[in-house]
This record gives sequence, structure tokens and C-alpha cells, in this order.
Amino acid sequence: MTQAKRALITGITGQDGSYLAELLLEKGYEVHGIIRRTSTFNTDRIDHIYVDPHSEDARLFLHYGDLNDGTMLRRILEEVEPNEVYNLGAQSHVRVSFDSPEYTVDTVAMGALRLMEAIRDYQQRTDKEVRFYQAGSSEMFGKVQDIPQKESTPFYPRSPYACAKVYAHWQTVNYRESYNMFACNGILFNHESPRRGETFVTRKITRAVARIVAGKQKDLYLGNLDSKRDWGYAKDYVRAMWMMLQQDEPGDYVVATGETHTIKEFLDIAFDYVSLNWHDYVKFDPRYLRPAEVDILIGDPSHTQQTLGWKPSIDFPGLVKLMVDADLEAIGQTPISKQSDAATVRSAIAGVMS
Ligand code: NDP
Ligand code: GDR
Repeated sequence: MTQAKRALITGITGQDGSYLAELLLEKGYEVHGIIRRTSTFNTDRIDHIYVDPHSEDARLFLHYGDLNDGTMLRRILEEVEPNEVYNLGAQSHVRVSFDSPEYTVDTVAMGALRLMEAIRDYQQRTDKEVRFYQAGSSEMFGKVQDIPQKESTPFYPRSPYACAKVYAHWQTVNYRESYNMFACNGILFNHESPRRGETFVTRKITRAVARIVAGKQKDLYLGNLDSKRDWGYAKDYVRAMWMMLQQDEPGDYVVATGETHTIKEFLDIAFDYVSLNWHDYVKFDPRYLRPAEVDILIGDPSHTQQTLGWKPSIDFPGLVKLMVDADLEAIGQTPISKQSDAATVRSAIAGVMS
């Protein structure tokens, strides 16, 4: 019997880590995830796939560790002996990276370096190949030079987070070329889901819509509504990560939908879906502005589509509605897709707000 492949994921408790863990378990992998020690549980997104490690069925294992602690990373690598490592861990909030630049850079840039150094030594010692995925970002394009952005577009990062991701990107290329490592960069454009962190703009909006419908929130404070993003569905994007590591040769890949939309368009669809007008609820708060903004991102996924055969499964309005529905359900409301008449929502709101 052939042994199951083993994967190690940093950032397994995050949006992408949880979907990737699900995907790999479905594919028969033994999955190991690095989690940070916290004073309260931070495993909400993976609790549904967790099985007691004492059970014979257990194929998901968690290890305490931190990208800021190279010794722990080395120990875990030696213990797990993975075939594939997915580096998804990060302080991933762009606005927060302006407040906390040192920590962000240490985790994102140095964290990636620590992990690659650990892999390099492990490979050299054991002669076993470890395939490496680095979670790169469209934020690296920043002040864009080309529209749409592709693998060859020059980077112009506009935040401490994006600068750190550029560093990790080039180190990944460097480890591939210097040490013959099977190392891939995914340059992923924004991807969202019901598991998206609550402080990113999409989830902040869909969660607010659900709370407004439930009568639990009156206003929604936002920053710049004019920036444009290429938003896709996280479940599709983790599939692309896995596909990259199954190729014959390592490479760099833009993962995007090829469409761009403003925050206002997101608001239009989200509020319209529950028959509300966002202008009645959205207020401006300058706290959510960034010292430097990325105005427009739109990716060209043609290389990825041709090489990997990857394509997105859901369009922009479908994504927004899926997220609103999930937030409605989470707050105890009936999702619109399960209602026969959206007017029911209108009358429910009228009742709550009167
Ligand atoms: P999340 O913010 O949802 O998850 C980040 C994960 O990283 C969490 O599991 C978090 O743990 C973990 N983490 C944070 N700091 C450390 C640390 N010091 N050591 C180890 N782990 C740490 O991000 P996403 O799932 O959305 O994104 C995954 C990766 O992809 C990130 O690297 C992000 O920068 C990148 N990316 C994301 C895009 C997106 O649109 N979602 C687009 C392009 C790139 P904890 O739960 O304990 O906080
Ligand atoms: P982004 O996502 O910065 O693109 O990074 P975010 O959702 O934070 O911002 C998108 C755009 O919305 C504007 N915006 C607001 N943003 C937030 N968070 N909160 C607000 O209240 C608000 N109001 C307006 C922002 O100014 C911005 O223009 C995400 C992260 O997942 C990164 O880790 C990842 O690398 C990139 O996507 C691709």
C-alpha cells in the first residue's frame, strides 16, 4: 500500500488554511497544521474537520509553532517529514501592517525565509524532496504598472505588508534557483468566502448586511469606497495552490478572475440582495483609510488557466450573495436563496427598525 502524502500548512486556522486542509483531506493527504498558542481557542474554522488524534481515523494533526520562531519550525519539519509545505501564515491585514510594520515584516518576510531555510537543511540532510508553496499577493503590484497584472508585471508595493510579500516572493525564486528547490509563488488576488476575517471589507459588509436585517446594527463605517479589486472565491483559490505543487516544474502563477469592481459595486449587490439601499447605512470613518492606497487591481490569469487548467467556479454577484446568505444564516435569519420572497426581509426590517 502506498503511503499517504503528508502536507504541512502554516496559517491553517485562517480562511485559506481551513479550505486547503479540507481539500487535502479529501485528496487522501495526512495534514499537519501549525497553530499559535492563544489564551482562547482559535480553531473555529477547522473544528469541523478535527478528529481526536488518538483515533485511528485521525489524518489532521496540529502543532504549536510560530513563523517568528525558527527553532519550532525546524522541529516540526523534522517531526512531520512533509512532502509539501504551504506557507499561508501571515499578519495579512494591509491597514494593520502600517500600525505594526516590524511584526508584519518579521512574520511575512522573515517567517518565509525561516521556513525555507529549515526546508533547505532538511532536504540536504535527508535527500527527500519537499515542495514549497509561498502565499504571494496582488498587493505586491501596488501602484500598478500594467492593466491587467500578470506574472511579468513589475512590483510596486504600497504597504509594509506588500513589501514583506515581495521579499518572500523573491526569496522563493532565489531558493528555487540557488538550491534547486521545488518552490512556487502563487500571486493571488483578493479571495473571499463566508470564512473571510470580519475586518476585511467584503466580510465587514456582508456581516453588517445580516446584522442590519436582524436589527442588531444600524450603521456601517467604511473608508475608501472607490478602490477596485479583483475578487474571487477562496475555495477556488486553494485548489490552484495545490495544482501548482502537482506540476512537473515549479513556477509562479497569477490567480485571479480577470474582473475588477469597486467597493461601491460590492455594496450595491450586497444591500440590493436584501432589498436595502446602502446609502441609508454606510458612513465614512477616516480611520479605515490607508497612508497609501492601492487603487486598482485586476489580474490576468491566462498563464494559470493554460498551465494548470484552473478556472474560477463562481462569478462576482454569486460570491457576494453567497457571503450575505452565509452571514444571514449565521445570525439566525433565513438566507435569501431559501426565501420565496425577498419582501419578507423588507417587512422583517420594517418591524425591527420601527
Ligand atoms: P488569514 O488572515 O485568514 O489567516 C492568516 C493565518 O496566519 C492564520 O491562521 C493566523 O493564525 C496565521 N498567523 C498569523 N501570524 C502568524 C505567525 N506569526 N506564525 C504563524 N502563523 C501565523 O489569511 P488568509 O487565509 O486570507 O490568507 C492566507 C495567506 O494568503 C496569507 O499569507 C495572506 O497574506 C495571503 N493572501 C491572502 C489573500 C486573500 O485575499 N485572502 C490574497 C493574497 C495573499 P491565527 O488564527 O492564530 O491568527
Ligand atoms: P486588501 O483587502 O487590502 O485588498 O488586502 P481589504 O478588504 O482590507 O481592503 C480592500 C479595499 O477596501 C477598502 N476599504 C476597507 N478595507 C477594510 N479592511 N475596512 C474598511 O472599513 C474599508 N473601507 C474601505 C480598502 O482601503 C481597500 O482599498 C486583502 C488581504 O487579504 C491581503 O492579505 C491580501 O494580500 C490582499 O487582499 C490581496
